[in-house]
Amino acid sequence: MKFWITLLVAGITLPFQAHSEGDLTRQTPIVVEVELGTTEGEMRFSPSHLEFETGKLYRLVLINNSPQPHYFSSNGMARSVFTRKAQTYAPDGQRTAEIKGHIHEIEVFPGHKADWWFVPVQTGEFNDLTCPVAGHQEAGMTGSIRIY
Ligand SMILES: [Cu+2]
Repeated sequence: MKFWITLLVAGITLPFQAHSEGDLTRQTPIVVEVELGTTEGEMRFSPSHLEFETGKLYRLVLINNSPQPHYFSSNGMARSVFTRKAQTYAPDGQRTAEIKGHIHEIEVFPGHKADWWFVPVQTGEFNDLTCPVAGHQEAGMTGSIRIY
């Protein structure tokens, strides 16, 4: 009787078990914050150079406290990471969306935040971080990313 109860409990709990240890997207994320623009309206990424290690889960938090919308866009980085999800946050901190699938670039509106959860899978150095809003790249919204 005891044996069958044990089996029954094991059978019920199995689907709720933690993810496989090999699932790199289930690590505790390393949080990296980047400011898009500044409150004074300056056109820059702060910091403008980012480094990520392959095989680690990152939560890249994109913060826009500036008066304009800004993008975070890097083709090199987008090609070199596996995305778990992206999430958006209203100015009051409320989570407003969770997006699954491959992410290419993210636009964040004034006062809003977004985060991008990814695992870098390929090394590379990319000098293509930019904000494609007209005039922003020329005004200084550029940066570089190294994946090692
Ligand atoms: Cu911009």
